[in-house]
Amino acid sequence: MTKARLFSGMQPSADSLQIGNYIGALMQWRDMQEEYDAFFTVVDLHAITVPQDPVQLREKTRRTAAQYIAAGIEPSKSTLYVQSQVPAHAELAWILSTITGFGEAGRMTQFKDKSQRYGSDQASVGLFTYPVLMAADILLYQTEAVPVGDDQKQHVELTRNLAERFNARFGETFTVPEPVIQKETARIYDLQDPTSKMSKSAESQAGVLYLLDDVNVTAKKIMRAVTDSDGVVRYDRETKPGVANLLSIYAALTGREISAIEDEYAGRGYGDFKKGLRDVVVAEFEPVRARALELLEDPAELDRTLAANADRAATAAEETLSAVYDRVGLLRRG
Ligand code: ATP
Ligand code: LTN
Repeated sequence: MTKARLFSGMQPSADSLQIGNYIGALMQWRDMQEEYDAFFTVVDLHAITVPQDPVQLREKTRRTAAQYIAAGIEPSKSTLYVQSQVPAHAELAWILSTITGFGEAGRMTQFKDKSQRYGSDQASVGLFTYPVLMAADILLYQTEAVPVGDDQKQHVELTRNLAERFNARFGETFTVPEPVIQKETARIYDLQDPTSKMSKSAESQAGVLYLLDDVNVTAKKIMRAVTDSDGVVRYDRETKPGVANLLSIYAALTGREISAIEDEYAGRGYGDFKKGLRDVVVAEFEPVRARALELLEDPAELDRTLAANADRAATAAEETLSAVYDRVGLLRRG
């Protein structure tokens, strides 16, 4: 039986991924790659919708790919590649942009947030059409499952609408994908500001646990995490967001129930609890960090792996793109 297709990706927007990317995405990808025919992409074309330094972008792209592999995504099992190495992504995005409403794109909340942050003169047209490129990523591979955080749900919904619209207008062409959304406890918050989502491109790094940070830095960030004055290790997102966040991380990495961890630390202070968490995080990160740095020592080998995977992706993508060009009525080269 052929496996169902899965597609997901991350932007190369930092030198290192953070623990939210690891818990919210990579751990799930690693499990799902067994039962799906999975495509995992470093979406560099998405990253350039906001200004990037060219030298750094290339480096961040390699580093992101190395961290996928170090975290357990196997390039022999899954197709792990760089988006810009498969031209069909940009080509399908153009076609899809012609069936996307201007108002429809304008309702995307990520665009509204980001364009507000940059101001309308700084916000690029690429930022506006970002979700259309994401739809192209997904639809090129006849994807059935798209594992993402809930912030991406609206984009997957747009993808579904575009697939249905194209199919209705031009004939059955695309599989309509389903989002696979993580449960609430899989969302990790900033250790210094536990009401906002941890993000790899955050302005302050003090509350962000980076996969490639030195062990001592990780330990310090955990020991300095914001908690509260009540001293009880108990999960309550409303009144104890700092402690609840640390409990979520602990539970996600160990696979234990939150209540079991609360019991273990009953009657003990936050110091003990943080030391326990520090040991868990360091033990999880150390091998991933070591493997990623090892892979980055041989960039030529890493580039070859990515290129071979891009070839595999391009073959699958071109099949869909060719059907799309035919359906739309573009005159093919004879
Ligand atoms: P950026 O700061 O560049 O927006 P990010 O760290 O917020 O980056 P993305 O590249 O947007 O992360 O997302 C990659 C994947 O990681 C997505 O599936 C997203 O849902 C997941 N993810 C990102 N941050 C978190 C978080 N704090 N908790 C859980 N999952 C997260
Ligand atoms: N927009 C996503 C990254 C992304 C993606 C995709 C995720 C680009 N294309 C296709 C899933 C499927 C983000 O910022 N996390």
